[in-house]
Amino acid sequence: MQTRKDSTGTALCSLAALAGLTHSCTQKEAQVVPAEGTRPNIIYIMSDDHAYQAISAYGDPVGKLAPTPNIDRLANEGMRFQRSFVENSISSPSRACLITGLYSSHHGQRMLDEGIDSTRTFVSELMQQAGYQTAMIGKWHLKTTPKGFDYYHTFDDQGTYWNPVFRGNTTNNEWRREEGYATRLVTQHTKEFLDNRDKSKPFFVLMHHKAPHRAWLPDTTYLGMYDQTTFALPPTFYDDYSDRGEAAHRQEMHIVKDMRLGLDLKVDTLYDDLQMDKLITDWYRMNDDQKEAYIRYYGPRREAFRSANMTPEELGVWKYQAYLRDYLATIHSVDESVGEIYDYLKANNLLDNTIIIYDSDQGFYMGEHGWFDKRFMYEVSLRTPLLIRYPKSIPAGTVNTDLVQNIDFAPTFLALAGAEQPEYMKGLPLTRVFDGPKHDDWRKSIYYHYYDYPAWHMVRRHDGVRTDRYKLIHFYRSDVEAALTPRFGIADTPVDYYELYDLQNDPDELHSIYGKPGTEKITAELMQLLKDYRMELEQDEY
Ligand code: SGN
Ligand code: CA
Repeated sequence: MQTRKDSTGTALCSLAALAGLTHSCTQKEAQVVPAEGTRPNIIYIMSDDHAYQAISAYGDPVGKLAPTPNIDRLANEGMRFQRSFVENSISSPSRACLITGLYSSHHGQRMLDEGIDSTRTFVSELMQQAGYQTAMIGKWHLKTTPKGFDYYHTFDDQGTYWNPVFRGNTTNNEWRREEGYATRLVTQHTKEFLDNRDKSKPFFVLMHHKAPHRAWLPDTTYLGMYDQTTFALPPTFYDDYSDRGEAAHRQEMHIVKDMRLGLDLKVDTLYDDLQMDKLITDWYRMNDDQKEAYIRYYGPRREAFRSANMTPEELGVWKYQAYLRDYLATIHSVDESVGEIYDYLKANNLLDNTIIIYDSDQGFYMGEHGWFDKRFMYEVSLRTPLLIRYPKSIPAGTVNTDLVQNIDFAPTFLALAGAEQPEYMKGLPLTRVFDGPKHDDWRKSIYYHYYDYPAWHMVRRHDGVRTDRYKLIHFYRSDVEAALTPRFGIADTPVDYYELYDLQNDPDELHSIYGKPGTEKITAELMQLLKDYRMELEQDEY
């Protein structure tokens, strides 16, 4: 998209952007630099795979049955975003967007295991330069040493739930096993950092949990806490993917078809009682007390499963219940962690001048379309929970519906620090929407791009645009795939098709209207928008 500058150096949007047909310009507002001493501390809490449906403040049926009172407090006292999206719905790419403020095509971490372009500036470096003391605790998941952090203490790769290894400038970069449950350890280290911080500086903390990532291992205290709760199947659980293309049919993330009785649900009848290592991913690293608690809980679950003799349909429903019970129990610990951090800030007189942000690295399916996992540009995985508490600027209980995206966090941190946003960052500072629920001068669309195929769960590559009402998705095959397919034992198959959704009439995205009579105008507009984004972001995969 073309932008031009006026005499004062303010970037002006193209006419198309002003008409709302392309994405908003990267217009910079004159930023008011906060007076010294008033810059807020920042705590950004990211969980891993936390679905908005599993936060009670969002009001979905799952959250209602598994309340998250501490996370809800951030919504009640701050802002709940209803349309917070990722640019690439998978962990390391999403984290790379957070740390650089760039789209995947620019930060280089397009696929899960690819590796970020570590020559890019990290927002932590800019925050350090702006005078913040910076810290990163927990799941880092980028294949490069954290930079720009005064304190970092991070997991190996994905991390583990039990007795994880950590390393950082805290351990001379040596791996160190720590005894305990990951969620508790991350909270504890965050508090340690805060206890020992340099009080002459504001702090910037990234606190990244392992939970509630697969294989959903709860803390021993919370095993079975939802066993008396029955979760209603989502209305789209038995989706047959008619009116959608091949990618929706061919994915491998179906609860009935792909969720494993062993490592996911901990009951596989092929293994006898002495083979817990085949059922619990962290078994090899758990201590005797932890193992005993797990046997005490999962043993009877397995016995009940063995004797139930379920029909295939009953089995699907049983899997869904078992999945949610474990997943939500891990979230109970995350909620507790948020409460602990809140209480810490309050007890240390830091609550008023600390902005607390709660987010997830992507959305997650809780049985919608029959699925778990993420990756698709469909709403449930595109959308994350996002709650921000900052009473100085955000009125309590505000619900925001602007289209915000994870490339906006770096600009937001910089705006809060009173630092200038570099020209190359395309995101917009969320501080611009803190005052209310909806803004006419905000972006009118977002761009999405998922590249990780072939890979776990076999979701085809796709990119697309989403506006207030519509979503256009293009599923495609890339030449890069040809080299990867043999490793996955699959054929290199062509895919090249579009889907179009009217989110107002079809919020569950069950019926693509691409190519249907009457959609010509909107299709042409969205195609142009997609083309503009690709041009601007130098996409080279087509
Ligand atoms: C692991 C999981 C996958 C998951 C990816 C990415 N399998 O490979 O189910 O999609 O992580 O998750 S597991 O059996 O090893 O848990 S992400 O959140 O890091 O993107
Ligand atoms: Ca994740």
